[in-house]
Formats: sequence, structure tokens, C-alpha cells
Amino acid sequence: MSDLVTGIVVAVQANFYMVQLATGRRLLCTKREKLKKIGTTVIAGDAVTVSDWQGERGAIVAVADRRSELDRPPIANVDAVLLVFAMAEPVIEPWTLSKFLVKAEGVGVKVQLCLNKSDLISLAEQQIWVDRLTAWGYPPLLVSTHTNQGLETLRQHLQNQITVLAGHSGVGKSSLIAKLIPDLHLRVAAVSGKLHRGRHTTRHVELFELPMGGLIADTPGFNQPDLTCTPIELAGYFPEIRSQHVNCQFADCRHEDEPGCALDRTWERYEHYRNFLQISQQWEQQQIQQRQPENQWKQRHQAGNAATLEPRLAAKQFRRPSRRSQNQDLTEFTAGLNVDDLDQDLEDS
Ligand SMILES: Nc1nc2c(ncn2[C@@H]2O[C@H](COP(=O)(O)OP(=O)(O)O)[C@@H](O)[C@H]2O)c(=O)[nH]1
Ligand SMILES: [Mg+2]
Ligand SMILES: [Zn+2]
Repeated sequence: MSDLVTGIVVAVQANFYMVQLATGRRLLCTKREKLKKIGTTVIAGDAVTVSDWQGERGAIVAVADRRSELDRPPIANVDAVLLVFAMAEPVIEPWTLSKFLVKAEGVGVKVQLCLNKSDLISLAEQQIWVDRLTAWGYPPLLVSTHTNQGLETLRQHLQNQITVLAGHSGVGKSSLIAKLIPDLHLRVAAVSGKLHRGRHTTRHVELFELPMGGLIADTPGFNQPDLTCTPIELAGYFPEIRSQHVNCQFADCRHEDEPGCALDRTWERYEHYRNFLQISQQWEQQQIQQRQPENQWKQRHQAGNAATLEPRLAAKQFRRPSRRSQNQDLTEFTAGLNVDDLDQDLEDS
């Protein structure tokens, strides 16, 4: 029995992939040996073709080109980042919010700002934030998981897209997911019992299905936004600059103190921009230094011989998880599941 179906990877653990089909059915899959050989990676959000499915299992035979890719955590085909902040508890720190926004812009997809806990401040105060953040280029969605304010509008925004949630812990992300997916606990119990233990490990990514269509994921990786972009990229991450379509004297103008800079600076976050510019300049310098040849070769002195050069290993690239930790993940993933020989069955089936 061989049949081809397409679906979206909603969870990954070790070498197993949970694939959701258009019909809503979920298949526990492995990756075909062929894909492994050509080094094709499969991450959550990937649109895949699954073959040889029987009952609830299958093998991924093809992965579609990604329209976007987030690397921490790895999620493909993200359509939007939903940045969640609270209107109080904790109060909004404009500087931090700005940094999160820039980081979110770096993903290269739509950025939607959501302000939770609107029940904690007055309507007048809410309006001040709406006006202020609209001027930043981010008209916020005001919501409250306590009073349900704004939740219907939020649902409409999230429909039929892959959204990643970002924001500090404590702002209400888990509460929001619980509101958006009322039977979340049932779904987790029913379909991802297999993933249950893995769910709490940091490497585990899971996309949750929204009742009205669409997938959503929490992203712990966003908790400490560090700016890793070039000054030119940075300018593109500010709607206030993007919307000006400036024509400065120099094409690579950083809108700092250059002669002939045409940027209008009368916007609140220009100060943030200037500061982030310093950080991004330092980051760019570091990148350039790392790429210089003398840094890719380290001198190796041998007794009696002239110094020889040997390539310096790129730290991450060659580090592989130990067999032991891989097995551990596998145990977590398959805990409570009678699939002792699943991998065997599906490999090259
Ligand atoms: N007042 C108020 N508190 C909220 C709201 N949403 C969540 N909280 C509270 O904020 C705290 C953190 O919520 P949680 O969902 O765990 O935040 P997360 O860390 O972002 O996932 C909890 O004590 C929630 O009860 C809200 O709309 N209004
Ligand atoms: Mg949480
Ligand atoms: Zn300029």
C-alpha cells in the first residue's frame, strides 16, 4: 500500500515528526533515508509529502521550499510574529519593547503587537499606548484573558497562518493560548500523548492548531533578544524609517550624522535607533573579524618544525549531540508509546 499525502510538521522530537494532514489526521513519521543522505532537514512548520502511511504512521519523502525560517526555535513557513507584552504587571518598558520589535522584524515576516492585561489599566491609559505605538508603526491589539477583551479580533488575525508567539514570561502567553484553544489539554492528551514528556524540553517545538484554522507556537528563544543584524538591516527594521523612503546623499547612509542625510528624525524611537546602531555596528565588526582568513587558521607549533596552519573548526557545525543524549530524546518521545521498532519499520519502507 503506497499513497502520497501532504501535511505540515507540527512537532519534532529526535528523529520523529508529527505531521498534520489537511483532513486533521496526524501521522507519526520518520524521514526517508534518501532525505537524510542529501542532508535535508525537517523542522516544525515544514510542508511535507508523506508516503507509505498505514494507520497512524508514515515516512517523509519530500520537503517543500520554505517561505520563511526562524532559527531559534527552528520553525519553517512562519507568517507572523505575535509579540505579546502586558499593559501592566509588568509595565511596558519602551526600550525593551523596541528591542523585541527589532528582533521580531529580523525574522522577515509580519510583526503584530498584542498588549495583554488591558483589564489592569484605564481606557484613557489604554488609548495613550495605542496612539504611541501606532506612531511607532505597530497599532497594537489590546486584549485581556481575564475579561476576553479583544480576543475575537485576535482570533481573526491568527486565522489560517503560522504564528509564533514572542515576549517575556509573565505577560500571559500561556493564558492566551489556553483562551484561543479551549480544549488544548484534551488535544495534548489525545494526539500528542506521544510527545508529552518531550513537550517540556527546551528543544521541543510544537505548533498548536487553532480551532478556526492556523497554527501557533510559543517561542522561548525570544526571551533574551540580542541584536544580531547589520546597521543597514537595522534601518529596515524600523517602520518609521521604512515609511520615509529616504533618499540620502550616500546609498549606505546610516542616518546618524552623515552629510546629506534626508531622514526626518522627529519620531520617538530615533533615540532607540541610534543606540541599537552602536550594537549592530559592533556586531558587524565581529562578523567581519571572524570571516578574516587569519582567524580561520590557527597556528600550530610543533617541536622542531616550522609553524603550520590548520583550519579552525567552526564551533557549532561539527559538534554533534552525543549518542546518549540522542537516545534520551528518543526515550522521551516514545514514552508511553508502543513503538519499539517503529524506526525500523518505517525506514525505507
Ligand atoms: N490581570 C490579568 N492577568 C493576566 C492576564 N493574562 C494572564 N494573566 C496573569 O499573568 C500571569 C502570567 O501568565 P502566563 O500565561 O503564565 O504568562 P506567560 O509566562 O507569558 O506564559 C498569570 O498569573 C496570569 O494569571 C490578563 O489578561 N489580565
Ligand atoms: Mg508560558
Ligand atoms: Zn540618511
